[in-house]
Amino acid sequence: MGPGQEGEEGRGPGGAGGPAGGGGRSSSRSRRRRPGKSKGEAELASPAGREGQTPAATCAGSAVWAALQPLLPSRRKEMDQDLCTSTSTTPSEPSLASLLQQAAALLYGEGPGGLASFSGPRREACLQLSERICDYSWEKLNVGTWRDVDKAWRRVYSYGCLFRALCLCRDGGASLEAVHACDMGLLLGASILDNILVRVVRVLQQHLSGSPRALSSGLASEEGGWGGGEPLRKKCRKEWPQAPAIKAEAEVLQLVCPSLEHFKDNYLIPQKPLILEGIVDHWPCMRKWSVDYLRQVAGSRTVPVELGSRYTDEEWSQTLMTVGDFISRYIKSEGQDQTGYLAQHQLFDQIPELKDDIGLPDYCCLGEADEESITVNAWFGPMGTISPLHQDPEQNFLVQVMGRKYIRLYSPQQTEQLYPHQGSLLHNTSQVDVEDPDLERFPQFKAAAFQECILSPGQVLFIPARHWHYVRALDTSFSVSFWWS
Ligand SMILES: O=C(O)CCC(=O)C(=O)O
Repeated sequence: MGPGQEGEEGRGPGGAGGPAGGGGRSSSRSRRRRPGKSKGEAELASPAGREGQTPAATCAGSAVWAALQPLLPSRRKEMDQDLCTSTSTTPSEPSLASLLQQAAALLYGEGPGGLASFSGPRREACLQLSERICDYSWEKLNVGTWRDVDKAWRRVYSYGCLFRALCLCRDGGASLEAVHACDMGLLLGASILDNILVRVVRVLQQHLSGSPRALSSGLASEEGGWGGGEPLRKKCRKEWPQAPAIKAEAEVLQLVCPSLEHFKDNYLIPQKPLILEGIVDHWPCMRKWSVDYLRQVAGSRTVPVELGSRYTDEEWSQTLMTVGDFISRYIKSEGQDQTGYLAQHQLFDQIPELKDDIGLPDYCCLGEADEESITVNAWFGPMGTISPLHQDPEQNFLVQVMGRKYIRLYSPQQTEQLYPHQGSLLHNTSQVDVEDPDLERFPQFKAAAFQECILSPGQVLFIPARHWHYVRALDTSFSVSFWWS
């Protein structure tokens, strides 16, 4: 299941599939909304996307095209059928249906050449149509709350992005612009043709000329400074308190590989937090991932990024940018006074190469739902990201891959002392700033009992459902959360 695709309800695209949406699902970041069209849309344009292709580009285009063709339905009829069924609920828009059919007709052509002969003026006309389809459906995606957007519009948008990506790399070869088009479909659209966009991006990445590192924007100027594995030279941007001293009596218990029964009887059933150790040490991410590795694998991919120190702040917003730009601007830059956080995003559905590096904690099998319903989110950011005190409806295993996080936990029994926001959007979020509470406004907060820990790489925190949690990154950090029932 791809990001922003079947199964997820209400959350908008960007966050965990689709830009973070209009606060539908009671996920922690219920303020999430759709980020605006990425400023990168124009900037990412590469020569491959423009007129006047060189012979070398044409040659590259042929190689990519040969690799892409097998991913597409072999006959136009099959694509037409999928177009009809997957977009049939778009409220009577005959002109749009006709645009989609015309784009497919241009792609496959009338003559015997079929897909292989898609080129020249046919490509130009299809590119223009794809842009109209994207623009039209984009408008529809941006009306009302994300939860209420008809999924058929998201499929139409995905088709627009697919046609656009195909046109961009036909003749000119793989380009960042084509990868970006696919990512937009993955983030805001819905699955079409058995998740074809994921497969198209995979092919494009294999054909992008130069290393993905060099292709991720904003990178070239930094190559010297941030070579592989060099310790970060980042100075402390803000006056964050250092790692707080953990009170012995409040410290979350740690166990090395407890048996399933022990975990179930003593932690899952009584809903008690626990740090599990020794259960993810063998995951490839534990030895492979570094900032440079992430940039290498995912630098050219567009992702949603939260801007602002915490999602409860007025000036908080979201945007889309490439992982390469995110790393350059928010992870490795000095003196950046705004925090950027790639938070609560289903990155692993978007980039299966990264999914291969993680597993599923065995203890998830104690849940009643099947594996498909486990939501896996990435949380990647610099030191100082804060997730304000909030609760989520599902059990959570928070796996720490890189860096450390300070985490404070309160049981649901403490809810009254935590002063949840009153409005429906932020009802799962406390008004209290955990590390600097205003005790005049929130006097009961002082009496609330809590547990706390510093979660380090290789440790997995079990956060029982509805347990309130506050999270502050002490270092550049990557965590993976598994929400399960
Ligand atoms: O790591 C974070 O910043 C927040 C994690 C979280 O809220 C979650 O996993 O539900």
